[in-house]
Amino acid sequence: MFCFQCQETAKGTGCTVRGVCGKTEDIAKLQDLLIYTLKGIAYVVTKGKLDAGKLPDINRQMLNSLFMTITNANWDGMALEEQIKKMLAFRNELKKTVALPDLPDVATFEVDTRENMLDKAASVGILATENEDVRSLQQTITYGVKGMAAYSEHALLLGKEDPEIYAFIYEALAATLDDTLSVDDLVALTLKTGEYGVKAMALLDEANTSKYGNPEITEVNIGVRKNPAILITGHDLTDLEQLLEQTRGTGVDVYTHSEMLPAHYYPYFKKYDNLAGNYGNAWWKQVGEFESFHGPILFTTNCLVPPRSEEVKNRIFTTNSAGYPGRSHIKADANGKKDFSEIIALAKTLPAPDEIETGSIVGGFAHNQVFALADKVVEAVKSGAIKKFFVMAGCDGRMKSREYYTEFAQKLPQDTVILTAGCAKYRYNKLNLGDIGGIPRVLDAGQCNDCYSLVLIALKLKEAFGLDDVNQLPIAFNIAWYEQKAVIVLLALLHLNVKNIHLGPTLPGFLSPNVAKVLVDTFGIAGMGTVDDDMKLFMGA
Ligand code: FS2
Ligand code: SF4
Repeated sequence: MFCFQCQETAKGTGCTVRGVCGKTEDIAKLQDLLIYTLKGIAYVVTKGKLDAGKLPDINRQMLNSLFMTITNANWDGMALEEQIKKMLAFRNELKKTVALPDLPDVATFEVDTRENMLDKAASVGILATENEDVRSLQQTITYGVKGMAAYSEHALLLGKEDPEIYAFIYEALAATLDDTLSVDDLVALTLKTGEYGVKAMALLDEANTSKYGNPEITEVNIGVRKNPAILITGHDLTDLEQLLEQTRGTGVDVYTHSEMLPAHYYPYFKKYDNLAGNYGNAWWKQVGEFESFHGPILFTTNCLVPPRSEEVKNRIFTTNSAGYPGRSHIKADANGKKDFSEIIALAKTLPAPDEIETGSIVGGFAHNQVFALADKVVEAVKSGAIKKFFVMAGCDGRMKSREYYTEFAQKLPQDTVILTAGCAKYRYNKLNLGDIGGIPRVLDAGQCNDCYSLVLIALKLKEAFGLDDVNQLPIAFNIAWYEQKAVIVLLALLHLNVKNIHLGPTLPGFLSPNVAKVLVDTFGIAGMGTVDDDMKLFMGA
């Protein structure tokens, strides 16, 4: 196997025996083959000049397939095998609709058993591309497309889609097969991936806010009640809605975990008195936190860490792109409805969660809420009460070096404000960093996709100060990344010409030295230094 798609990749260069995440060789190979299968579909769609907007079933399954290969989403070999077969059948049906001469292997190969899938995967993985820079750019584009697919799938589940995004996904995947493209062409396509990343995040923002209202300042309980409960994690808000509806009046509470925390900020969910609070922290702490939670856990997406005990494993349920071998996977019916009764029945037999924290945290600072405070914020900047904003969005992870972000937040001067989104926030959202004239010093916009809100906030400030360029604002970007949704967020920021982003705790292993140099030279991308050095750099001391 070879996989280097996430920040925790072995030695910063690639997992070759077993993933640091726990991914086995077979799962890695099935994921590689699923991606190759999708490229076959992309080849037929682009070469056959098919209208992507007219392929609803394939588009939906394309998004789901890409999401299944994102870090910590799907650990179920049977599910991956079925998905490969499903996508091959789609590819073969599509081929019947167009006359394409000289089809390459990607559009003709067939596999029908686990054994020949694994054989085939050995020759189509990442290392099949020999040129290191081409491979680096092909993978950067592929990972960006995975992130874009994840956000597009959430939007689709809320009834919002954009055929242009589908067309781009096919274009980008097909381009990774084209060995006539130069490094310059691939750099341009990488930035175009960022352009479509912005569209996907805007679409999801529209989907979420049109259904659930605009996030507003909200205090979220982090303690527990005495009722049995279900923990819901991942990013999908439609699943939360359905779970809350089905648990209402049953005596079973629902708690959010990790990236589901921002659901509390939406007005729509406030009517559910069975939505009890947020339990625990970022994804990687689930190993201990799930033990003390006691109730069932519903994974709506990544990040699923293989549990260390059978007892916890038997409380895990998955839906959408998430999967775990031997555990129930809840599917939607033709109308998108899911039946969570099995989870609710199990919850009733289990004890209430142990309390691991008490008190509350405040969030809900997405674009609409911050715009409502814009006068106050602009005034605070003009008066010098706020000297600088720090965008510290992105992902959290296991590496000890991520303690940097807690220390950095603690050492930031009192006249600075942190803008955050994504699970990165758990490194500092319980530190009580105070406020500046009523404006909290940590403004949480929401999930990782809500980095879109941070972009809108920056653009609003640019307008308020009459500047031509967002890079002239007193905003620094000190971002943490982990998986492929962070890749699309980064590419989106680069497309918007945001300069001097610091990316940590390590630069992506999939960037070759030459590609990394392009990013450094063109965009001023930098890695993480020491807290003190970076603080001096950012504060211009
Ligand atoms: Fe965190 Fe994991 Fe949000 Fe990522 S919970 S690293 O999926 O997409 O961020
Ligand atoms: Fe390694 Fe990350 Fe790939 Fe897992 S997802 S195998 S940790 S690079």
